[in-house]
Amino acid sequence: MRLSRYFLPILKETPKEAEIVSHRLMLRAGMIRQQAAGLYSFLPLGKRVLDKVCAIIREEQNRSGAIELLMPTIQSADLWRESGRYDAYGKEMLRIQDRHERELLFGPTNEEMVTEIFRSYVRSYKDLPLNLYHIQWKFRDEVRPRFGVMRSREFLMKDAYSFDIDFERSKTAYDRMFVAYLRTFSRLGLQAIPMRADTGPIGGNLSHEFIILASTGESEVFCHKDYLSLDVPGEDVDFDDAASLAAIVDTWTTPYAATDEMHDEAAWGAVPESDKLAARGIEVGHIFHFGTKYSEPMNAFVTGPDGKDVPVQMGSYGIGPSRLLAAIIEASHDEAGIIWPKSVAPFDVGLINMKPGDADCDAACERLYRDLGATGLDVLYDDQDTRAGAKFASMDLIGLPVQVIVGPRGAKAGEAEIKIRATGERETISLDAVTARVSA
Ligand code: 5CA
Repeated sequence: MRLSRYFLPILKETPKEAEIVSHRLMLRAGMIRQQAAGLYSFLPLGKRVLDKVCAIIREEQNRSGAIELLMPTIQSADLWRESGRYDAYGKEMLRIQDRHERELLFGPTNEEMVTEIFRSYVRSYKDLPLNLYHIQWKFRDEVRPRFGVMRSREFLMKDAYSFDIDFERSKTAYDRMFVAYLRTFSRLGLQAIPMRADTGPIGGNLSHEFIILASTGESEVFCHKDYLSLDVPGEDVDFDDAASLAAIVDTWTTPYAATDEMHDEAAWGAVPESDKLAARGIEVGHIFHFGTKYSEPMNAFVTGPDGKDVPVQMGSYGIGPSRLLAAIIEASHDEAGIIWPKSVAPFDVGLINMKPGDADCDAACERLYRDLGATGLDVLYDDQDTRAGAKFASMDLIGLPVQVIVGPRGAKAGEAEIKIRATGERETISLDAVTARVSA
């Protein structure tokens, strides 16, 4: 992508309304635009990162055996009356009437709708286990939308829903998602700690929040230092092997970890002082096992091997991709701007032409742009006629992992400079070697 043809509205001033660093940087880097309180457009750079985050989430959901579908954002109030949540949900739910005065709502979550789909088609335990997920916009009329996309009113959610014949198997479904989440967050460059959590309006009694430690986090959290060095399961994890999944979950739930709502002073007191991590955290995922809370009132029954009908056992599993953009930035930035982990960077390489119009610079950059692109790398080429200083600052701000810098003197000598954004390391190498080095 040539910057001269792209839409990257970088702000020079730090926006006053932004209280935390991720919000400031997302606005300055031209990633998001507020349209009304808690409602954001994702501008092209933000959209690219959002897509990359979703792609990783999708890969790990699919790997674990979950199946993608897409449910609408608007739901009927009647469906929610069946579970009893229409009245219980309160003011956070945006209620709408259509032209026929039918009551609708903008979905804050999808337990009811997915249960309706399930009961319409599935009758037998032989069709289980089943886990259906989608990535769809949600709306919650939060009392205090704040910190940009960290706590917005409209936000993207990956929500998965598992269906099983009995408690034991549904616990395995829970473990499967637990392990998929460990892998997902690790691939996003984050260290996420699963913590026992309150279930709120979703319900049930088994629940974990996945928390990123960050000083700007909204929740107070308490955990054992051991979490920082636990191994994340590899690609080869067998999602059909219930025992090994349970063993992984065991390892990841044994050291103490809890959010303030679930904090147990006595258990915390037993953790040696030097192993205690009391910090603030950002919730990036939340998983729930709630058994028959929805299947019973909504009549989602299946016939078991003994011929008896039983309400299906369910769990739900959420991740917030739009919040994740902010969480990743909270975890990875410096005073110059964002430092994207490679896996989610909006472009792989930033190519800076320090002097557009200079024949050597132009020729070298055009060649690098073509060659780097041919290896499959996404290159953002700053071909604009602006000051070199401003180019460097913008490139640092948007945080691409690698920069390739071409100036008139270097270009004449057949050289370019490579800069690694995360470490600031710089190296001058021959133009011929750039593509191989950057794509290695
Ligand atoms: N149905 C369940 C799980 S599918 C559910 O709704 N869970 S939740 O309420 O915990 O939300 C799931 C995830 O959505 C959260 O972990 C968080 O990452 C994200 N999320 C929730 N509220 C917001 C919000 N206001 N802004 C941005 N992301 C949010």
